[in-house]
Amino acid sequence: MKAQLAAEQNRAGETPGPESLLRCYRTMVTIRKCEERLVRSFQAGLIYGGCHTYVGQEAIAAGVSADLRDDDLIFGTHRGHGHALAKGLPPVELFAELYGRAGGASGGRGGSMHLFKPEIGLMGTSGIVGPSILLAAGAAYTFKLVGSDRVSVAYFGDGAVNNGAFHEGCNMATVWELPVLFVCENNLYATEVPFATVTNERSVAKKADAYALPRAVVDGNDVREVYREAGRAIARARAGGGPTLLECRTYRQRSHAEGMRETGYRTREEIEGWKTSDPILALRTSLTDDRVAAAGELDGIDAEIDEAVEAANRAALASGDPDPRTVLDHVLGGHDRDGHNRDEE
Ligand SMILES: Cc1ncc(C[n+]2csc(CCOP(=O)(O)OP(=O)(O)O)c2C)c(N)n1
Repeated sequence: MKAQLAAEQNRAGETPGPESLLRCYRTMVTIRKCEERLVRSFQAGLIYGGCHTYVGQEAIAAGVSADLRDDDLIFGTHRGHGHALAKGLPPVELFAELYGRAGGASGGRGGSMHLFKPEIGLMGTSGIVGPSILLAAGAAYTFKLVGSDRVSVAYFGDGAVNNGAFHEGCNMATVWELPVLFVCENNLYATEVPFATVTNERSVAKKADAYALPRAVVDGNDVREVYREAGRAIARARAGGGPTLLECRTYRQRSHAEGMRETGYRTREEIEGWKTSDPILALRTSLTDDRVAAAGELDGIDAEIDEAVEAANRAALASGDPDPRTVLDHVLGGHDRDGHNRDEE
């Protein structure tokens, strides 16, 4: 099975085979179940800070991460739980971080929008809209300077596209032929502002043309398309072929952040319409139609993941708070809580 998976992974840029599709399915279901669990935890008052869920967008992170190695870097957004999980963050470290526990990805100090784990290439989710683009370009510049075949990825929403960072990043990446993939998750709204009301050019991909940046547009709810185009872009970047912009058209099924309204700026009919092309539902249907897996087998995977996610949640809730004596760790470089510079000792 491992050999088959490796062979499939070597065919970067092609349609995913059965093993890869099932792996994507597992990733997507894990993200969805973690988000559903976090929604309940938010409602129970267990989460400190904001909680922007990735429900409806799971195919993007799953498809993009499929061809990434641990030493490739990703820079996520405020809606970054899916980015982190798809890159390999264990659910327990996600939950513990949002519950402010020491076992969280960032020691319980950062919360949802500061999930870091450099060992697996997770260079942070971010509360600021836009900088992922420049950080990823900067990382890619490093890779280029040292002659590495590593690749970096920036996730960002349509809300970042009128930000200067987007235009600077596109320009710099093409001029220097950087090994970076810009993944725009165009879910049509930035908080409650429709993309269509803030630009006269509604295609994000077309904006790349101004910089001669190679680009592709995919149905972001179809993991096969995301996998194929992201795989193609990543393989090209790794081989020295430079950057790509991937516009993934998708939809956020829940409110901008938990506790906010779902409608008012969009209709209930629109939300329900998009739910019929839910990425997990679509993949499930194609897996059974193409006889890759029987419905019962997929139900078994769902149940297994459900159990694992609930166990991770219990472990996170049972874990300890950060030690108050470490409050200044990572705050003042090299200084302990008494203000002493450890580097001098
Ligand atoms: C530089 C900056 N400006 C404004 C905000 C406030 N803000 C937080 S989320 C958000 C909308 C982001 O929309 P988009 O980038 O499309 O991502 P989505 O929430 O749709 O995933 C805004 C404006 C911010 N965090 N950073």
